[in-house]
Amino acid sequence: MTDLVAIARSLMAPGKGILAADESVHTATARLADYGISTSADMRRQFRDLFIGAEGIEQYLSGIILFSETLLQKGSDKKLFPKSLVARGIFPGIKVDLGTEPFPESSHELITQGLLDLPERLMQYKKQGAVFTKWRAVIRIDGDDLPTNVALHENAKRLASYAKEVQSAGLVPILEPEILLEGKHSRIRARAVIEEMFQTLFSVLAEHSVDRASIIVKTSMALSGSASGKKDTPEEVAEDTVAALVASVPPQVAGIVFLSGGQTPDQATANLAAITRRANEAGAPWPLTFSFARALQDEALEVWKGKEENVPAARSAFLARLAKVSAALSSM
Ligand code: 5MM
Repeated sequence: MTDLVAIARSLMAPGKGILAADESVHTATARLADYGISTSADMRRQFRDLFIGAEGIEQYLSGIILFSETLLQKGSDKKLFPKSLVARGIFPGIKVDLGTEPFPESSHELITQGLLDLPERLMQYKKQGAVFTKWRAVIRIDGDDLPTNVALHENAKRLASYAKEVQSAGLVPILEPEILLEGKHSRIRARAVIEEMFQTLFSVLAEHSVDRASIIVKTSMALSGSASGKKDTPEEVAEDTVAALVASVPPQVAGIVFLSGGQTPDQATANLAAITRRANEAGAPWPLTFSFARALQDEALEVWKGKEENVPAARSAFLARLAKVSAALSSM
C-alpha cells in the first residue's frame, strides 16, 4: 500500500517547494502570448521542458504539478517528463480539476468541475506516473457580497469529494481554494475570507472522513486587492496570513503551500520570507513552502521568448529565482 503520509511529508521537505507547471491549454496559451509566443502542443512541450529540463532543480523542488498533456510528452533528453522527474527524486503531480464554470446559484461566482469521471482519470494518471494531485477552487471577493456562503460551501464539498477519491486511489491530494487577488478589497477582508474558507473546508472534510495527515493545503496569501490602491508590507501580509491559517487549518495536515497569485517574483519571495519568520515566531504547527507558477516562471519566460538559443539563459534565471525562494524558507 502507498504510504500517502510519507509522500505528503516528503513534498514538504525543508528548503524545497513545488513548482506549479499545470497550466491548462487555455491558460498556457494566454501565458505564452504575454511573451509573444504562439502556442501548439510542441511549443507547450518546449515550455515545460524549459523548467523540467533545467539541471539542478532537484536542489530546490520536491515536486512539480503537471497538466495531463505533459504526462505523455518527452523532454529534449527523450525521456517522458514523469520519468525524468522521478530519476532526479522529484515527485510528479497532476492537476485533476477540469477548470471552472459560473456557479448556477450565484452567477458572478465560480465552481470547479471534474468530479464525474475522476476515478477513471486517477487510475490513468497513476499509471502514467503521477503520485500526487491538485484541485483548484476559485473564490472571488466583492465587498461584503462575495463570496456567498453557498458558493464557499459548494466549493468545499467538491474539494472534499476530490480529496476522498484521490486518497482511495492511493494518491496525495493538494486542496487549493484560491482567493483571487483581483478586486478592491482590503487585506483584512482577504484574511477573513481565507479563514472562513478553511473553516468551511475542514468541517466538510470531516464529514467526508478525509484523512488530514496526508493532505496538503494550497493557499493565497492575505493581500489587499490589486485594485485597492494599497501596497502591503511583507510584515502586514505575514501577520494576517499566519493569523488566518492558525485560526482555520488544523495542525494534523502534512503542510501548507502558497500560490503567488499574480504578485511579482520579488513580492512573492519577500512575502514568503516574512510569512516563514512569522510562522516560526508564532510556533505554527505545520511545515510551509511555496507552490508558485507565475512567480517562478515569469523571469525565465521573459528571457526565453520561445527561442532555442535563449534556453540556457532562461534556465539560469529560473534557477536564480528558485534559489531566492528556497532561501526565503530559512528566514528566522
Ligand atoms: C492560482 O494558480 C496556481 C498557482 O499559480 P500562481 O503561483 O501563478 O498563482 C496554479 O497552480 C494554477 O492552478 C495552474 O496554473 C492552473 O491554472 P488553470 O487556470 O490552467 O487551471
